[in-house]
Amino acid sequence: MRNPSRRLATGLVVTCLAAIGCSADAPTRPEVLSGVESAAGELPRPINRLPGSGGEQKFRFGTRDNFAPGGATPQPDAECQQFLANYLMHPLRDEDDVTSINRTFLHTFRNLPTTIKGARVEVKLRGVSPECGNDTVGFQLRSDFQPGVNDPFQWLWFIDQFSGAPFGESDVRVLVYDLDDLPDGRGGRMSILSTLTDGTLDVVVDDDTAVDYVHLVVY
Ligand SMILES: [Ca+2]
Ligand SMILES: [Ca+2]
Ligand SMILES: [Ca+2]
Repeated sequence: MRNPSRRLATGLVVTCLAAIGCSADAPTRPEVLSGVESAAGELPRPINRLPGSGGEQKFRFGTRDNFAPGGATPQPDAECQQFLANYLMHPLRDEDDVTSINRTFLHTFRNLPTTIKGARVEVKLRGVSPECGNDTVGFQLRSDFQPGVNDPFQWLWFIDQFSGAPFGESDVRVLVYDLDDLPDGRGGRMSILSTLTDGTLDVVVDDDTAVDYVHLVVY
């Protein structure tokens, strides 16, 4: 199966590939869209109900304060820090930073349970410059990433394509990603649940998009 992130000529991928002297394929619009959009300040409508009523664990980065000034600094693990320094060379973007351009939000959720049946990530995003139209959300830096050989993230996708609508400056999206049911770029679906067995999940947002919060539910 072709990795979807290779199809994405995003700021992130383009930056990575430019750094390694390659070019990205032209993006294609997925046939199945699973993003959920809601107005600012509203709770999102989940796209997939969680099975059962118990056993859920929640991991939170940031506060649902609709980008109110002041926020947390993401905590990428050592591998992510190295990737950021070596390939993206962008400063880290803090929670609720709605004024900076060309910054990468990169956070690693840690100490996840090792027997996961499902996982869902909810993010609230706001474009902070006209250059946000090619921005992406991705998950799970590859531990075996080699420039020119494979893609840096297990899954990465344009914000506008995932949400099914253009994404421009000041636009707000609340998106929910079911990590067991993600578009694969060819009209099908794919899972990255197996990559969570090490107890961590990396979340990347790049590079002109503010992050209000990233909340992870596993069960
Ligand atoms: Ca805040
Ligand atoms: Ca961008
Ligand atoms: Ca916030």
